[in-house]
Amino acid sequence: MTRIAVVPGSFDPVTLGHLDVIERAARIFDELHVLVVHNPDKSALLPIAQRVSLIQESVAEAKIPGEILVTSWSVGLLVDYCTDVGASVLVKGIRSQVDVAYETPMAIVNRNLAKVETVFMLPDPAHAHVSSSLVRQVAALGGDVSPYVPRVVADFLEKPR
Ligand code: COD
Repeated sequence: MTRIAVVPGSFDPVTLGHLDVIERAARIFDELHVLVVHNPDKSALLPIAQRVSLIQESVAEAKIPGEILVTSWSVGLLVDYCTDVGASVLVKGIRSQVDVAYETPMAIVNRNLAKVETVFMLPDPAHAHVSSSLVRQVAALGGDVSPYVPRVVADFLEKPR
């Protein structure tokens, strides 16, 4: 049986922390779907299609091996996507107790809704402090984001838009 897992997130933009979780999850599962989802609690910087492209380019640049599909989802529950593609696992990165508090109720509800299990992955300590919101803030104030994001993302954010 092919083990399919979904790595969901806002990825606005994808960071080295996200990429580390994607790389390690790709070693565990046969097929990985990196799913860009709009988070209504956050104000967006990049359009969804742009986030998808930047993840695709970052995965290619990092030469992450394995079956990795990058796509987006905007209709209905996250577990509906999982059911549609036959995925039984969600992978979430856990940086702190704040992430645990945010993710735990969703993990329980997702298991109740569709028997989709959530696997929590601890971050690489080198990236544990990195978040997309931090990157957005540094970029908006003209700072150097290259320590926090893949090169393609740093190049993109530095371009005048
Ligand atoms: N290191 C490791 N992991 C990290 C790092 C890092 N540096 N940075 C972020 N992560 C993890 C996050 O903890 C998260 O697991 C994932 O990467 C994505 O992070 P973000 O910030 O890009 O995305 P979020 O937190 O805005 O997540 C958006 C989702 C839409 C995925 C989330 O809100 C969700 O699961 N929603 C469920 C919608 C739904 O169906 N609800 C109903 C039932 S619960």
